[in-house]
Parts: sequence; structure tokens; C-alpha cells
Amino acid sequence: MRLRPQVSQTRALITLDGPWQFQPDPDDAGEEAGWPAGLPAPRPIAVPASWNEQYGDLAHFFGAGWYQTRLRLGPGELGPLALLRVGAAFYRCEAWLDGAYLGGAEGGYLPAVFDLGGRPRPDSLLVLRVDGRLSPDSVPSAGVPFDPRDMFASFDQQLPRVSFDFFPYCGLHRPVQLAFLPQRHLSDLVVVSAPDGAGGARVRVSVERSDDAPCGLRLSLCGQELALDAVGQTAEATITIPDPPLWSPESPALHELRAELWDGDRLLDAYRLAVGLRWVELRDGQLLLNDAPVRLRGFGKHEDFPLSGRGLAQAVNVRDFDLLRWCGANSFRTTHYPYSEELLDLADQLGVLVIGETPAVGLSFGDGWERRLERCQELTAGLIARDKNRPSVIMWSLANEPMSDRPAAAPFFERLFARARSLDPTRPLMLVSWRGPAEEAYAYADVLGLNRYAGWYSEQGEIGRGVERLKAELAEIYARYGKPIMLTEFGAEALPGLHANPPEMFSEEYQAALIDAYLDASEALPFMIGEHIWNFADFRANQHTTRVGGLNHKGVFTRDRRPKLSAHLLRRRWGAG
Ligand code: BDP
Repeated sequence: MRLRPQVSQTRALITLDGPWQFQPDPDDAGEEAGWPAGLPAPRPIAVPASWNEQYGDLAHFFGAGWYQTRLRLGPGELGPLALLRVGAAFYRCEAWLDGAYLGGAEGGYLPAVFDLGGRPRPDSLLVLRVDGRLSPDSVPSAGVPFDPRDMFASFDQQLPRVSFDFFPYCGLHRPVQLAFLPQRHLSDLVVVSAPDGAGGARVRVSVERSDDAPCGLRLSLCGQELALDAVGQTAEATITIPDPPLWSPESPALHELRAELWDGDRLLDAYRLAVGLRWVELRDGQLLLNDAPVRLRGFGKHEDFPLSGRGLAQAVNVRDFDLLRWCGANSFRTTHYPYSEELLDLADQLGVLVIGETPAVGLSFGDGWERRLERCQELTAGLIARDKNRPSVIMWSLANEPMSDRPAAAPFFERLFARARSLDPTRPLMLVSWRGPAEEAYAYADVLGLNRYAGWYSEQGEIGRGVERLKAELAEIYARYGKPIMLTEFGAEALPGLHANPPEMFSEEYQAALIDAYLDASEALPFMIGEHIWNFADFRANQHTTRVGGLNHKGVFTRDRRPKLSAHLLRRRWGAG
């Protein structure tokens, strides 16, 4: 069931957000003690939200935590097929209904769907166990044995010992919903638009349904209607739109695709999908949107805010899009994991371009790489399945800063990129590297993402010298691979309110000067397709000597979204003010 649940003439949806009951299970003894049937000593907790900042004793609790809530179902006419959908639970999730096991899922950032096996009792008890523990084999990972080749993956001196530079918030991070579907239903839709060569758009709609009994399929989009007899579980139709209002950042036009299944004159299922007509292509080293070159200006981000942690915070998301517009950005990368569907809805509606990234951050290729590959394949497939129809998503990033200085990295990425390409041939694929010219995994990518901190972690205090090295490296990478390059991360920490003239590290002036110099260098090179600054806002990281107050201060906005000097600089440079 890949289609996101919704309310329609044939479907119902109930959200279970609100306060739940919670109990941490530090000894991992809950299951044996019968907690699936009810928690012995729970306390209230907000869902969706991370648990770490809701209670002091949970700040550094990364084990298993149990959630429970009692369903309150009305007598309404709901479809016979009942599904539980957990938008995202970090990192593993298992579910029980009235003590009966429903199943489990792993990954942290993608929806998990469980069949409730028929309509639940109106007051059933739902129990979810969320296990925050990461291991060397999980993606992302933690506790990777130290090896100098796995420089960032074996971060063994920070608390907690995770292989990435952001706080491993745990909990139910996105809405938990009950979806009611008709027995015979639509299970997936894939919509791909392309120019028809005559000024119009050709929209291919692939339909998958729950069964293969004959039925009628009706589609409508932009005033065009199509009816066909569906035999088999999948069907494909092409709709031609003669004068299509295309989707773009300047004009993010969304249209409603209606799909219906009919048995004679009985409506079996109805689904609406917001569709944006647009096409993306790499041609002559440029990124084209609807045949016109587009340069990506924006940021790497995080889903991060005080108290709610990594939990969905709609007001924060709305404000972030407002600030993206305020400073003239047109894009961001979902560093370093898939962001919420609610956030991507805003990107679709507001015309912001998104590079969708998988959770493969800081991958290492020592023992057990085959297991990590399997995980990455699943997570990549899950991300593409979830977001494939979004006009805002123009590219997939399959990994951030892998430790690819190991022989296993080549077969790993060859297989991962081949899999992604077979699942979605319509979007360019990116690999984001810290290694520069030496990055062998670049061989498999269409766009080469480069993260660079010359003038910060190296050439400290010397922006000019750092930028000279950057320019030489960019030229070398292009000469070697001949593919479009993007600066996917660069930046400097700025402690809000710290000023220095002349600029010094950690001052707002230094951050602004570094960003300015990097943009000058990159914008002058014809093979660069864009620049994303690290980071949009300060965010919570781990305890480490370089993370003052546990925060990464490379944001151009503070954690509560106040502009630093560099935000004003970007607003000028990007033509917004
Ligand atoms: C890069 C990572 C990013 C970090 C950043 C930094 O991709 O997650 O937060 O460096 O050090 O290596 O600030």
C-alpha cells in the first residue's frame, strides 16, 4: 500500500496525534513483562515529537521506549480494510493492537504500514515500541569500530558515538494514523510528465490496484478525462494536455489528478493526487527545469527545533519556507534523511526545489557492508516510492560523505545507483562527497555533490587560501569526471552576536565573508549547477569540543530562526532584497 492515505468518497483517515502514554524501557524487559498489553507506569508524552527534550531524564536516553494510546472510534461507515500508518519512528518500531503483534519496521524516516486485520474495536489499545538504538550495521550507524579510514564514521570521542553530526533524537516523529480503505482499492499511482513535442505535456499515469478482477478505471486531469477497462493488477494510460500550466518555482501550479475504480456503476475507490507538470534534465553540463537552465541556491537543513526535537513542527516548517523566500533561496537538500511528507507538501505548493536524500550519512565499508547495502537499497526504494510524484523533488542524493576509501565502496555504489536508476529513470542521481577528486564513487553519479570546509576545518582563519584550494579542486574534479558539480555544503560557525573586525573565526563577519567568497568562486565556474550553504539554521548536534552548547552553529539563522549577518548577505546576493 504505497499511496499515502487520505479522505475520499471511499476512504477515511483518523489521526492519532496528541498526548500518548509513554514508558522508557532501559533494561529492554518490557516485552517479557507483558507491556504489549498495556504499560504498568506510563507518563504523558506528545506525539509527534522526540522524547529527548520532553523529560530531563530522557535527554540522553537512546534505548527502547513504549507508547500507548486508546483508540476512540465512532460508529462511522468506514472501509473494511484498516491500516495503521506510522509516519516516522526513530529508529525501529513495533506495534501491537490489544496485545496482538502487528509487525515491525526499521529505518527511522519513512512510513511504516501495518494491517490491523479488520476493523478494530472502538476502544482498542494500541501499543508501539520505538527502539532508538543504532549499531554499526544500521543506517545511519553508531559505534563503528575506530579506523582512521572511516574518519567521521568512527567519531569515537563524542557523546553519543554516532557516525554523524546531528543529535540522534528518538521517538514517534511524524503523525500516527488509522486509514480505512475499501477491499478493492488503488494501491499506487506513478505520474510522469514530459513534453509532447508540440508545446503540450504528455502525462503517463501508471496505476496499481489491490486485485486483478476486471473493473473500470477513470482518470481525469486538467479537464481531460479518460475511461478504460482495467484487466490485470496494473494499468497505464497517457493523458495529453495541450496547453499545460507547468510547475516551476515562479509558478508552482498544482493540478488534481482524480483516479477512480468502478465496478459497473458502483464506485469502488477514489483517490486525488496533487500533480505538477514539469520535467528535469541534465544537458550540456546544465540542470534544466522545463527546458530552461536553473541554478540551485539554498541550503542543507535539518528537521530540528527546541523541545519538539526532530518531531513534525508545522509552524517551524511554514516559517522556514517564509525565510527561504525572504533570502531568495530556491532549493534545499533534505540533509541527511527523508523529511516529512507535510514539509514536502509545502515545497510542492510554494515552488521550492528539493534534493531528496536517503538516510545514508557517513556510510562505512568495513565488515558487514553487504548488510548496509541491503538496508540502503531498501531505504532508497522506500524514499522513491514515497516521493516519486512530487514536482518539488528534482534529484535524489543517495549518500552523504561515505567513507569510500575502501575497495568495497565501488561495488556498493555501482549496485545502489543501478537500483535507484531502475526505480526512477526520470531524476538525476547525486553523490555527496567530502573527498574531492579522489572520490571514486563519483563514477556512478550524474551530479557530483561536494562538501567543502576550506577556511574552516582546514586553512583555519584563512578564507582566501581556502578558496584558492577550492577552485583548484573544482577544476580537477571537473577535468576528471566531466559531470556537473554542485557545492552541497560549505560554511563556518558563527556564534550569534559575536562580532570581529577584521573577521575572525566564529564571528558573524567571518561566516559572511566565507560564504561570500565561496559564492564568488563557484558562480564564476560554468560547470557548477548550484550552491547550498551549510546550514540553514543552527541545529542540535552531539557533545564535542567543536560544538559549543551542543549546537552546530553553521546556521545562517539561529536555531529560533533569527537572521545572522550572512542571512542579510544572501538576501542581497540572491536578489531578494
Ligand atoms: C559535513 C556533514 C554535516 C556536518 C558538517 C559540519 O555532511 O552533516 O554537520 O560537515 O561539520 O561533513 O558542520
